[in-house]
Amino acid sequence: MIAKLEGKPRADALARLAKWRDVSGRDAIQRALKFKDFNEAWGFMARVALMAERMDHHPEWFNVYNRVDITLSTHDCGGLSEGDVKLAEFIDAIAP
Ligand code: H2B
Repeated sequence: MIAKLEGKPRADALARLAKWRDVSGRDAIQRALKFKDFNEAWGFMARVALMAERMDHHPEWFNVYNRVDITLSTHDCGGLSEGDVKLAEFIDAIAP
């Protein structure tokens, strides 16, 4: 079972993820990204998808042309886990 991120480790992690917002009504974080065009958005999504497979930790996301909205949460624990933080940090590292 995956542990839910709580207390100080959670507060510290969220403080580092300044570009992510809490989702209202559920324990999840969200970031909206904008790219030059669809080609760049899809290239980014491909990189995130490969990392998600490697981590066995997958995003919820929505793409229209050059926009990608990403929600991260861990279904196995019904909230935020270390996996969400790791994936968010990877996304921040490769985002434009
Ligand atoms: N991704 C996310 N975001 N949360 C999960 O709980 C999760 C996942 N569980 N990817 C994994 C896959 C699980 O369903 C498989 C069976 O390992």
